[in-house]
Amino acid sequence: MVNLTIDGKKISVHEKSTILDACKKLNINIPTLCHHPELKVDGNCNICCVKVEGKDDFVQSCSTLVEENMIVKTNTDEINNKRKSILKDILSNHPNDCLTCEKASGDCELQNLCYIMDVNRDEVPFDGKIRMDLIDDSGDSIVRDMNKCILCGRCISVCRDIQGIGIYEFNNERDLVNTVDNKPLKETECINCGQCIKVCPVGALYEKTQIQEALKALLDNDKHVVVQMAPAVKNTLGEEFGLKPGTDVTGKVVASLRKLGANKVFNTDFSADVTIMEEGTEFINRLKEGKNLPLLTSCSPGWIKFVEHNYPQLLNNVSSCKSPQQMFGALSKSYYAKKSGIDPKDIVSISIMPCTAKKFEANRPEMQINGIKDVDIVLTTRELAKMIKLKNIPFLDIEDEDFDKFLGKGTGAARIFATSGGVMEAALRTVSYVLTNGEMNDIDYKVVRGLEGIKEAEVEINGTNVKVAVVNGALNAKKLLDKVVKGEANYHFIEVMGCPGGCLAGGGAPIPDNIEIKELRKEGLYNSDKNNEIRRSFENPEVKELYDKYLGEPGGHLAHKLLHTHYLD
Ligand code: HC0
Ligand code: SF4
Repeated sequence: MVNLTIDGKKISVHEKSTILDACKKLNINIPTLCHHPELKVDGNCNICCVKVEGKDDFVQSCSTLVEENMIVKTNTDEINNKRKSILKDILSNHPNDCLTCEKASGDCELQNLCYIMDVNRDEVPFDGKIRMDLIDDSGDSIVRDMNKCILCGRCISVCRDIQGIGIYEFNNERDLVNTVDNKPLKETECINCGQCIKVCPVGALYEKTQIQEALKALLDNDKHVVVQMAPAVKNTLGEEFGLKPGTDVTGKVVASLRKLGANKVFNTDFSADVTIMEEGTEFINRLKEGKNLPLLTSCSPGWIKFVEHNYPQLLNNVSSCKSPQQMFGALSKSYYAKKSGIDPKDIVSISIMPCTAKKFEANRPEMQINGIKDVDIVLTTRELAKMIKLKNIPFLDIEDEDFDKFLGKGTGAARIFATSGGVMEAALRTVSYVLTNGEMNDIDYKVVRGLEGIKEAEVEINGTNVKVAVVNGALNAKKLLDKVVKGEANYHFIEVMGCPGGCLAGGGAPIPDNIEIKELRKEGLYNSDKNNEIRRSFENPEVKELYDKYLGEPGGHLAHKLLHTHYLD
């Protein structure tokens, strides 16, 4: 332990602590911009500067380690003036459109600091011009507006160090964040995960919004709008209205979607259960034949793009199942259209997802049948919250409503898809039952739970030790797949999610999230699973009806036509 004094208060902290860490322990608030607790500190902004006795220059509190007997001052006029001049410098290069910015809802860290530090726009007018060449909306998921960038470097760090992809870099002058080789985002290896959006302290990165498109469809009487809601949305959207992370707000979201004009409000959990039927069958077949193992899950579109770019030799291992989002879309325009006598061309299929990559997925050429897209519009959790606010829907007071019947029921197994390990646990609940003819009745596979990046487990089913692995985050996927490719790991089944923690921390989820928030979301999802009277996918009565009356057998001809695909890139 190291002893030091900060603003006259003595404290003892671990020797690896920074001055900023020590200040936090003393509840001393230091302004930060580039610093982020989960990212490598680059010390790009200097706004966290403090003074250390014996040193003439200011010291960065976020990157300077504590030393024995250090005496630190954090709150003198000299320090505050220095911080203010740094902030003014940033603001003088920052456009003036706070009222309409994507981060206008109080999430902008720059705006918050200006308020707290009493820096006013009239002191630092923006004299620059908006450069259209600095706005990149070439992709399906992410928009970059480098006019607003404050050069903190967080996007560079999260993409390189957490996701292992490395799309962004500073230019030589360090006055602009570029993509590698200066390509439009669409032409890079960006997997659309949106993790860079979540760490951006300002509105320089945001999802490509489809709010207006959705509102137009919802108001169009000639269209029949069906909406699906992903598992993670149910336990996270409440955060946008001040509720505790993990709170299950399913009924309120359903009611809000009806108020927005949805003709039917359906459930991605339903198609997640269908996914288990299809992927479970695929797994059992591969296990029996010993072919194309390990089976790699296919529901995370960021991960799919990652494997296409980096491990094309493993594409035969990837499950041929479409994701639950796409399965739902395909069923809404076939099974549901037929049952309700609606022309699929008149159906607009909207999904609410915690994920930016789902926008990209819905636009993939593989994701349409006879020229009709499975899913037409994808809104993130944040976009739906914004629409609810826009239409003055009293979200917190609205009476809970239930999903529409037919594609509305989901099991506990489906709900946990949204947390790392959930797809694997859901699959094991069904696969073990089927392979043992009902003798194995386990529901809880706690070995695959938790937010760690890589998890491994062995489960004995019918005398076979089924070896499974669960990874989340692209960098962790890379670590595991390198072993698989080298023949150093022989798993039967691997769940991969592109975002760290899984969908509960997707690029379209409420901001901020951190490890505490992720834990609460995870707990909320497992509670919703526990509270569901049906916890195994094959027991979902609406799924049974789908197979009995329409699809036939899981893995059958019609199921293949509608619910499976091949990734060709
Ligand atoms: Fe997910 Fe999904 S679990 S990817 O994270 O599989 O986005 O929540 O909707 O499709 O169900 C996201 C979440 C989904 C899909 C499901 C899967
Ligand atoms: Fe990197 Fe993901 Fe951002 Fe793309 S969306 S630039 S992969 S962090």
